[in-house]
Amino acid sequence: MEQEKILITGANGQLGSVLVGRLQEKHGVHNVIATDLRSNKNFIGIFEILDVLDLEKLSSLVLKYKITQIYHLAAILSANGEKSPVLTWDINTKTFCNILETSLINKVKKVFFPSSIAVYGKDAPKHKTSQNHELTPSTVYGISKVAGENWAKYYFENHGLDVRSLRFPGIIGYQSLPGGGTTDYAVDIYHKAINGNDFECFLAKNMILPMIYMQDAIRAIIELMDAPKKCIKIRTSYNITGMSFSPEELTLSIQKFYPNFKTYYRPDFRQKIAASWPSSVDDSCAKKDWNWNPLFLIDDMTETMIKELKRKDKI
Ligand code: AKB
Repeated sequence: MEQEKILITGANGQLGSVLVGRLQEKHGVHNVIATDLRSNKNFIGIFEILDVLDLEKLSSLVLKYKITQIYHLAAILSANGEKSPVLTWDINTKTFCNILETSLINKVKKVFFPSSIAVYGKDAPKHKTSQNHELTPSTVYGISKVAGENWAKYYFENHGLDVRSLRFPGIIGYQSLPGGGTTDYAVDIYHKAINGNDFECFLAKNMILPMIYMQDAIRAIIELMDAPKKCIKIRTSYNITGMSFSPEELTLSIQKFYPNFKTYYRPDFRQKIAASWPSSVDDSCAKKDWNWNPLFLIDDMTETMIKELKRKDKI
């Protein structure tokens, strides 16, 4: 069987920095090419500086390493995206179109594209939002993800390019600090708790959002990409989720380990973004088509996050 050669964009990001390691384990360190805008002195493996807007550089790397799969994680997230709407649209859509075109020309076998719950708008039902509900996003990030989902479907239907995608909820992991996401309060809160600090939350205490623990998110990507082509029935993007909770519920989970920990609520512009998203999504299509099944619930996640962050602190 042909050795897979993997290229990852956005390899320094929250998801990319963890996915690189998992793909190195799966395919071998020398068969994974990690790329991002800036080098990473701690990185172990093959790393190339890449701005995915640079089509020529992207294509040269795909040719140089004879890439067979691309995981395109480079993007500007929801909260940061609202600070620079046009730039966010440009970066999120032009980079993905570069990935699709380069993959087609160079006969890349599979492409992974992360979409998001941000594709839904405030008119969607809040609970168990259907896979096929109308998409009316209220952020530029969400608009760019809806466009990306349709580009993915277009390249599959018109050119047979095997593009696969997941609509991620908030992703929570211990491996990196919070980024520019609306759900990143759920990462920052753990850092504050283990350092003995109280937490100021930029969302309202009862703002329930769909979330997934990093380990489940990474496994979902691997299982989706490993699934036989005939199982992939949805060529825009699959809903997936692990759990749903509010900042207040997450605080209660943390207080089982840190009884004196407190959260104060100071909703800001991100509350309006969060309020336009579902509280939970229906991921039954992913479960039916390729046996998706989350393993981490809120207390499992809290126990693991606290253990790993304390271990990292000791290093
Ligand atoms: C964000 O908050 O912008 C992302 C997302 C839900 O896609 N984590």
